[in-house]
Amino acid sequence: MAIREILIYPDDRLREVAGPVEFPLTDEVRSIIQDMADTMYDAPGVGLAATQVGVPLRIAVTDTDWRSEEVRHENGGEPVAACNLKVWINPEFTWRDAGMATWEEGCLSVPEVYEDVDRPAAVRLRWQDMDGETHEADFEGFQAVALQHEFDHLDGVLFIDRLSRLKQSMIKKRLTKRKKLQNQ
Ligand code: GNR
Ligand code: NI
Repeated sequence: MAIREILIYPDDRLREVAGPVEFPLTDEVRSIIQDMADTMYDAPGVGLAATQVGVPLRIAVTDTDWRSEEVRHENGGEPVAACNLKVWINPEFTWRDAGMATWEEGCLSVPEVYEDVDRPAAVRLRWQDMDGETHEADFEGFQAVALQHEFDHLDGVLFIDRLSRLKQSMIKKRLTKRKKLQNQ
């Protein structure tokens, strides 16, 4: 088990476009995926993209069933290994609903910012699993939100990019200041 450092905005590495993963997976890529899961549960978060731990590969992990507080409580305060861990490799949306839905989003790389974001309400996704098998399925509700949020990271996009210019500049100011204070 290894927890990796999560990059915090503003950081140029969060703006990189990640490259495709090749199969079969190397031991190195397998250990990156294991560390991503450990880091997500430790944070705690419902998803994590490889970009957020400084790895420019098209991989994300999610666990949208995970309720950090309840699960930790049942496990004596310790994070658990996995609840409903999903690994998404080389994901691509093949369809997006014309109808939009609004959810309040947050991001482990943008601490203490929670804002409403509009996104397509449902999506069809094609992705590969750890064996290189291709899958395609439809998602809606919070799953659709979380997947779109994660795969934006792989293109160097953050949820705050989808807010008004004014909100973006206020958030950038606040987090730049926060970073300076922490680095002192
Ligand atoms: O933990 C997370 N919660 C969350 C809530 C609403 C919409 C998206 C998310 S993803 C986020 C973890 C994260 O930053 N993933 O990239
Ligand atoms: Ni995020």
